[in-house]
This record gives sequence, C-alpha cells and structure tokens, in this order.
Amino acid sequence: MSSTPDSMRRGAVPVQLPPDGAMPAPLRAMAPHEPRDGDARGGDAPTTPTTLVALRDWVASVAALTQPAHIAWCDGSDAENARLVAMMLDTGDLLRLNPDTHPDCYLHRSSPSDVARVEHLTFVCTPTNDEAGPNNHWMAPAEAHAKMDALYAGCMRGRTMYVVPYCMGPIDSPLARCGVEITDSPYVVANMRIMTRMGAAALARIEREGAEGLPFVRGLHSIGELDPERRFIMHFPQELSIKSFGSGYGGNALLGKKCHALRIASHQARGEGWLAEHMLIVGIEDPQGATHYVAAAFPSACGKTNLAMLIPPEGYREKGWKVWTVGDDICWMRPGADGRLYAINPEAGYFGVAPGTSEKTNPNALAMLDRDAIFTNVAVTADNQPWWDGLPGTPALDWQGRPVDKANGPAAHPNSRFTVSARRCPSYSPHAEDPQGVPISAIVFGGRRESLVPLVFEARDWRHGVLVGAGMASETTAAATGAVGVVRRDSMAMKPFVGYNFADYFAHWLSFDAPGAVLPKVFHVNWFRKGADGKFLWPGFGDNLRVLEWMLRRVQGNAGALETPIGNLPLEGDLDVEGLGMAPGALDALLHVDRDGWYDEMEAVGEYLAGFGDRVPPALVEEQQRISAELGRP
Ligand code: SAT
Ligand code: MN
Repeated sequence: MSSTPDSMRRGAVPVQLPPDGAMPAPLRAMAPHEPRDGDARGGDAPTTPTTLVALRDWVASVAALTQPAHIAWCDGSDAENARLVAMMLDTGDLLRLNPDTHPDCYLHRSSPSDVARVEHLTFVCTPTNDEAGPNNHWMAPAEAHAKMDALYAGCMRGRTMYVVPYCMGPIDSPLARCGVEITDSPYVVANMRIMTRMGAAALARIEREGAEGLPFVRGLHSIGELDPERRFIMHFPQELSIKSFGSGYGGNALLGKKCHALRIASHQARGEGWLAEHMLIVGIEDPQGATHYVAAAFPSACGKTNLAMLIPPEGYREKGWKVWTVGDDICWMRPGADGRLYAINPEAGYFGVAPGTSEKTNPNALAMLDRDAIFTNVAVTADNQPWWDGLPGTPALDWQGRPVDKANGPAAHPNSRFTVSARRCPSYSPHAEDPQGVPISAIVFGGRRESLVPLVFEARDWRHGVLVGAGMASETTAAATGAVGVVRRDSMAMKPFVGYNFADYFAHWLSFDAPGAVLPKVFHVNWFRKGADGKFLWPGFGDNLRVLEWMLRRVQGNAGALETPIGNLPLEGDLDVEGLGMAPGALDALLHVDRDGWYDEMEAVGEYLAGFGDRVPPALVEEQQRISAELGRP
C-alpha cells in the first residue's frame, strides 16, 4: 500500500525531515508560534502543531524510532482531506467510484490477507496476566514494548507520519475522551476523520486538558509491510496506550474504535465508575411523542447497525412510532444525578458491514451510502458502482479487482465495510450529540443462536441481568479472522474488546446496583432462531420493533409476562404480530423455554464462570445456581 515514496505524494501538509538519524532538528519547528518552512512544495505554511509538551515529546520520540520522511499534523479540514484523497487516488490506495451515482465515494481494496480483526494477535498487556484474565491474550508490558519497538524501528522510512488528534464523543461532552493516533496510513487518516471528531478541535481539547494534567490516549500505528506474520495489536491500559503494527484494517488500525473506545476505555471506565460497551444506542418514539432509549449489545456482524436504524413496520408508522439512531457500535454510559444511566456514542461515523445491507434490511443505511463514503473490499458493477449481496445489479469486479468468478468465492468480501458520517443517517437522533448523553431505559443482550434461546426474555433484576449478559453466547461471524458459525461465549459481546479480566468486569457491572440507582431493565433477544426446516422463525429487521415495544411496555409497567426460571417472557397476545402472517406454531416455538436444554446451558455458564476462578463475583455464581436449581436436573 505504501510502496510509493512520499516525495512523490501530495498529502496533508507535511514537515520535511532530514535524512534518517537526525531527528531532533525538525522538531525544533514545533516550538509554539514559530513559523515553519515545512512544506517544501509550496503548500500553505502549517501553523504550530501543539503547545502540549507531552504530545510534542511523544511525537518526537515516535519519529526518532520510525524515521518518517515527513510529519503531518492533521487538522481535519476539508482541504486536508481533499489533498489526502487526491494523493490516494494517485497511488491507487483509493479508486474513485461512479461520480454520477456516488459522488465523493471511494473504494479501497485491502491486502487480501488483511480483511478483519485478528483476535489471536490482539494482546492486553497489563502488569500481571491475572489482570488481563483468561478472556484476553496477555503479554508482559516490557516484552510487548520491546517486540513492537523492534517492528517500528525505521518502519516509516520514505513515508509520511500522520499525527491524528481525535475526540471520542461530542467535543463538548464531559463523557468524551481524547486520543492521538500516529499512523503511516493515509487511508486510516481518512477513516478516522469520518469515525471520530478528528483534527483542530480535538487537539484544542487535548491541549486544554493537558494543561490540567489530564492524559490523552496514545495510539501508534504502522501498516508495516501488511505481513500477517508481523502483525500485533497491543494494549497497555495502565499507560493509556496502544501499539498496532502490520494491519491497515478496521478495528486493527482505526485505533479510536475498538482499541481506544472499548479496550482502553473499559479500563478507564472501571476506575472512574462508568461503562464502555459494545452497544448500539437507539431512541424509540411512541405515538404519544415520548422517546425511550435502548442500548443493545450484540457481537460484531449480528445486526447492531440494522437495529439502530430500524424502520418501523407499516402499522407502527401509521400509529406514529419513530426510531432515532444515536449509535451503532459503541456506547459509553454513566450514572447521572437522577440515578439513571446516561449514554453517548463516542463515534462520529459508522464502519458497517456492507453485505446484506439492502433496501429491505436497512434502507436508512443505503440512503447514506450514495455520497461521501469510503467502501472497503466491496465489489463493483461494470459502471463502477459499489456492489454486494442484497443490492440490485450485477458485480463485474470482485473485492480483489478480479473479474467476478464464482470459483473465487463471494464478489464482495463477507467482512467488506462502508465508512460514512453519522450525520448522513436519515434517522440520526437530534439528541445524538447531547453532551450529557441520553437516558437509557433498557439494556438488551443478544446473539446469533439457531436453537434454544427464545426470541426475547427479561431478566428479573439487575443481578440476573448481569448474569444474562455474562452468559451470552453467539455463533462467530466474518468480522474476525477464524471459523464462522461456531457458538462461543461472548459476555456482553465484549469478549474481543474488554481491556481487563472478565471476572472484574462482571463485578464492575454488579456495582452499579447501588443506593439511588435507577437502573434500566435488562433483556435478551435472539432474532436468529431457526425452525425444523432450517429457516428463521422471526422476520427480523423492522419487525424487531414489535419486540422492543413489549420491552418498553414492561419498562413502563403495562405489559404482562410469563415468569420462568430463565426470566420473563411475553404472554400470548403480548407481542403484536399482526400482519406478519407467521406460520402456525412459529410464535410458540420462538417463545418456548426448553427446560432440559436450559439446564445444560446454565451448567455450561457455571463452568464458564468457574474458568475465572476465585475472582468471579460470588453473587453471579449464586445467581447461576439459583436458576439451575429452579430449572431442576433433567
Ligand atoms: O473491529 S472492527 O471495527 O473491524 C468491526 C467489528 O468487529 O465490529
Ligand atoms: Mn463492533
């Protein structure tokens, strides 16, 4: 990807560095308010990069290690983005899509061995292995630093090093947190500009907070040679830092997303009394005009984006139901003065799974994708429009740019993605950028389960809800490298994303049940239950609002439920299935609790918890045992 020397590129305004080895000199140019002659090619003279000594020193030390040809401080402006895009069109990092149908849309084809997150190469480097827990790969911090620094030595020779200040969350929100990503990938810069509040405003906040002694998260990223054998994603939660090498893809490379907003933030949140979760946030407006916010945790590629942008079924629309999107992937929430949990979406864009996004499944998403979007690893039609399964038209070239041939597999990669600004979403909530966040009425856990798990059930209280989240399991998807369709435990959909020991994380969740707390109700859903014929029993997508409606009526105390050992389920007639034309028996099957199957499931959850040893909160084990006992040994 970066084989072209940067001397041939036109990028974000760079600072010209002397040849290898002579580091300190150019950083002289970063003294406050000192003009620079950095852009040797006559671009606009860059202003002073930063007044913050800690940032300056870190950038200097990274440059000394990685030896870039230029340093470019990104301001996030349109002009800077235009320069980067022009440069990437020159180098082939981006291809322009059909400007008539998709103005300002670009295609990026990643290296074929770099198409998803790499969980087996992702490490949490806490001082002790126990702090990372059995849920994480662990490496001692000193060893991890040494390994990464050896990879970084000279890795940016001939390249530009981009310094990308960003803010996760509305720029004026007390719940937001900032970071700086240093990267040698202009594609990462362009994506970070969409996915975060990137540039001058973020830098100003970082400097203001820095002056008060507050830290920023430091993320160092190099694509290296995109060699899967030399690829690692390392997290140092205690140092609030990230080191990523060898991948340019998604969560491996856009460090604000999973690395910062989940792995590092979950550690920060634990210390500061809040939650950093892998959840969408959606507002449901009822016909009376009241909006209730729901946060829902599903593993990657299980429909978070679709649920966040749901379009109500016709009968609901007629009655006045509306759905408002706050976020589709990550949720930061903390108790407010009134005891409720208030949530922000730390992201500013969507990095959504393309295949399956269609007029039927998610018209709101499609509506955002006809301009100002970056597509990664999708196919293209003969007239150069992006294409994937679910779209009309015929693909001409596959995700690797080859003429489409069934023998090569799907035309669009199963983990191909779009990157687009949240503000382009037709259902974007007018409260999505409220600095104080939105109050959460319900938390929903869910996964892909062909069998056993009913369409919906409600936890009887917070403690039970935490167990429901901890015991979650789902069939794996293409979002991570590895086998697809294998059921694995994925507590709170955070298995790949929590920056510390799951046992401590469960205890942190339990701790929110404190005096004065007004906690959301907790539910579990499964849209993916199949019948004996192997077909999905529930239509899903827009019709999921029917299930959300029942939840909100439960929250307000005006819907019935059948109490069972696994939780409370809708009674016959509680779910509005009018107009669905469901097959006889389908709803019964969807709401059936198989006691023997659930006994085995709860025993498996017990074994899973036992895997965390003494660290696991006794309250959670008691809860599991209570339910097992109620179910009774088959
Ligand atoms: O981690 S990514 O951002 O690549 C996508 C995901 O797994 O949710
Ligand atoms: Mn995700």
